[in-house]
Amino acid sequence: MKGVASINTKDAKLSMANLYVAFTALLIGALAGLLQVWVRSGKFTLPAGIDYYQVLTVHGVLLGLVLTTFFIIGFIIAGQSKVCGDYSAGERRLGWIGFWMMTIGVAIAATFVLLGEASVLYTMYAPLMAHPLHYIGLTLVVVGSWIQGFSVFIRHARWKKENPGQTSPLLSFMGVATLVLWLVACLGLATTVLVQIIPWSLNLVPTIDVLISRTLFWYFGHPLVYFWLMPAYICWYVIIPKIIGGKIFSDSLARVSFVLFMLFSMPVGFHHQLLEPGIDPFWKYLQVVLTYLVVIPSLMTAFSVFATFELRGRELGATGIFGWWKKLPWKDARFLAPFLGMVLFIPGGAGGIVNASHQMNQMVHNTIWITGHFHLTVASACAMTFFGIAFWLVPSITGRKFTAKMNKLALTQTWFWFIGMFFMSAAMHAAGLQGAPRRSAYSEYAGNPDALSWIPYQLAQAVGGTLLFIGAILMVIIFFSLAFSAPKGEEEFPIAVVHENAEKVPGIFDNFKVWIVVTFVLILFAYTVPFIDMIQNAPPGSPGYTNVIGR
Ligand code: HAS
Repeated sequence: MKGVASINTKDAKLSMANLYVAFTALLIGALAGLLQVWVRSGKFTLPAGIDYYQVLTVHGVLLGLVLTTFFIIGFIIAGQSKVCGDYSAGERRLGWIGFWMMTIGVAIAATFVLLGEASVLYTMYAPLMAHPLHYIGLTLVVVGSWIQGFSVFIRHARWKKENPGQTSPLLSFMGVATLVLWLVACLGLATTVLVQIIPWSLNLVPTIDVLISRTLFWYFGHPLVYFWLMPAYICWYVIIPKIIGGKIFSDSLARVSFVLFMLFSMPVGFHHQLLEPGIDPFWKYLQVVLTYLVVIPSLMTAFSVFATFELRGRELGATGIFGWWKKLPWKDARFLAPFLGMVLFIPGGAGGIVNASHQMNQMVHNTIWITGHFHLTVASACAMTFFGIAFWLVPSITGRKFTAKMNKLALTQTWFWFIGMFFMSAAMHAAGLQGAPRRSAYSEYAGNPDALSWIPYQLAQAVGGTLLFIGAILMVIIFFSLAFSAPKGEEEFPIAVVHENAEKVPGIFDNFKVWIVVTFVLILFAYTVPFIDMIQNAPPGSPGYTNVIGR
């Protein structure tokens, strides 16, 4: 049988190119993760003098930056091609230029990590210093991602021009919002890397202002987490309703939540720096308040997803408060994987609210609690949703089938990941409350008398991490089988329509210009005075200019 791809085959190639890199990153990154949990159990030492921080850098960079960015862009391109129509040759060319820049950048950055000259973790905190080419490689990744982003912006603008007066397709709007947020967020990263870190690593300047560098990093780092989350929300709002046979609860509500992410995810970076000296408490307090505002779109999403489940359940005849539960397609991996991601996101989000509370942050900051938090968010809610997307996206755009047998394997993969993550992150949260540090090799804290009480949790982490590793290997097998050996055929590209009772979308929620301006106003409001303070109070040469705060 001949395969029928659900989108233009040239667009599919560009999307798939991104996904190949993403899932190769998963394979190597997951292996690094396995080594980490074993080392932290205290029962295993790394062979051949491999450095723990080198492994940690491989893990963070490949899974936190490479897997996510490539997957997200590949998914948005495929989705946009589906809902807006084929990319033009020029738009696609731009996409390929961006893709190759990113891939070459990853190869350069990875080379220096493997050579042991860039063990600076994914946060690149100065004064840890890597080889300049590592930063240059990462810069290429970022600039390449912008260029791929431009092709998405141009395709969206072309749709608007060709369909005057109409509301843009929701998925395309969400894709653009995600990439606008990414672009604006990257301005902070680009500034610290190009203006501070590269000149310093090239020895052109003798010192670096650590506080400014970390502040610019976290200006980027928090929206980075929403850049990971928003594509998962695209799936929860637009794809999941179709998979369960329902409709989108409200197009406007989905757009409002994405606009709120654009507005409030940038001016909140200080909640990663609550324990750092040199930032006035007033501005920390303000950013904590803004952090609570950025929780709202997630609460709206939880409400909307529940409403979608309930509406569909009632359509199928469910009665009572929770009758709809029985009507959900539990045996469909395309649904189960994102659903279990949502389940883990509930404690993950609650943990985020704890982190953001100034006082409670003192207890958990720099402990392995935080690692538990982000494994429930990015590595569960986002990763499991990305896997759920891959199950249908890959066969759908390559003209293959997601067979019943593959679905079974995907269900097994999903349970391995879910159970593994449950044990690993629960143990991380518990150990964190007892003071177990994050980002630390076992040898660094083994002598600490408190470390004895962490041992049971560290063993539980190792068990959970091993299950997760099996889940990752299964995922890589599923991905490459779907791409190369699944039977040819036709697979649905599930895009839901909006419920007939939903309100019409007000024009303001289809207008990026307004929201981009408001975003910049908020950024200036939250950061201008603190930046002036930092520069005035710690000019070059003053004490603390290159002080070490920790990894
Ligand atoms: Fe976070 C640290 C605060 C969300 C990722 N976070 C991190 C780090 C990462 C990360 C990677 O304020 C570590 C960075 C580093 O290396 O140092 N985070 C928050 C808050 C939220 C939050 C308030 N984080 C995320 C998301 C991430 C992520 C999302 C990745 C994707 N985080 C912090 C803070 C720190 C931090 C501090 C710094 C800590 C420190 O001291 O260093 C909120 O956005 C969370 C809101 C989410 C919810 C959950 C809504 C639930 C939904 C699911 C519905 C379920 C359904 C299923 C429908 C309120 C939408 C129903 C089924 C049933 C069975 C009932």
